[in-house]
Amino acid sequence: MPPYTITYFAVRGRCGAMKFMLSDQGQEWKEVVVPFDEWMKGDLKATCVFGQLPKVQDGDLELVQSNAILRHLGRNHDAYGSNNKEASQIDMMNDGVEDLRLKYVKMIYQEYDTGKDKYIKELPDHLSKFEAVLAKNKSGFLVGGKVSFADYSLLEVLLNHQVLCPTCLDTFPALKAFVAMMTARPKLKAFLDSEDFKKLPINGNGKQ
Ligand code: GTB
Repeated sequence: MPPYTITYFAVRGRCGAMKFMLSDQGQEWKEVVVPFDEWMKGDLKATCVFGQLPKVQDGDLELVQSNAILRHLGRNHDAYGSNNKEASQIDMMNDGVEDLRLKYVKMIYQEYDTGKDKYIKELPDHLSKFEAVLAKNKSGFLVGGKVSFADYSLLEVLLNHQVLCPTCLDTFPALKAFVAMMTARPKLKAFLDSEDFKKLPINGNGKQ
C-alpha cells in the first residue's frame, strides 16, 4: 500500500493516535508540517473541507476530521473489529475517548490556569469507565480480541494524561496494564522512543 501523507502542525495533537496505528501496523507515512504563521495566511485553510487540519491523503482520497481518518485507517489495516457488532462497539468506545479528549483539549487551551486542578480531581470518574470496560474484556483490548483504532486513541489520551498527572492511573490496574501492553508492542515502542515522536509538543500552546 503506498504511504499516506499527513498534513498537520508541528504538534502531536490530533495526529498522535493515527501515527500510533500506522507505526504499529508497519505502515510508513509522509508528513507535511505546516508552520502556524503559514497557516494563518489562509490559503491552505481555504482548501480544507472544515477549514482545519489534520488532513490525510490516501491516493486520490483526501480526508479531514481525525476520527474519520482513524476509522479509514482502521478499515485499511484490520483494526476495526472482526464483525459489524465489534465495529459498532469500537465506534462507541472511540466516541467515549473523543468525549474525554474534548474535555482535555478545553482545559488545556481555555482554562489551564484556572481549571487544571478541578480537571484532575474529576478525572478518576472519567477513567473509571474505561477501567470497567478493560477489566471486563479479558483480551486487554477495548473490544474483541485484537487491537482497534479505539485502542490507539485511548492509549494516546492516557499517555497525555500521565504527563498532566503522573499518578492518574495508579488506582486503575486495567488501564495501567493496557498502557504497559500497548507501549510494549515492538513497532509502536520504536515509534514512541523515536525523536520524530519525542520532539513534538503534545499541544499547540505549550501546556501539557
Ligand atoms: N474535529 C477536528 C478533528 O478531529 O480533526 C478538529 C480539528 C482541529 O481542531 N484542528 C485544529 C486547527 O486546524 C488544530 S488541532 N486549528 C486551526 C484553525 O482552526 O484555523 C489544535 C492545535 C492548535 C494549535 C496548534 N499550533 O499552534 O501549532 C496546533 C494544534
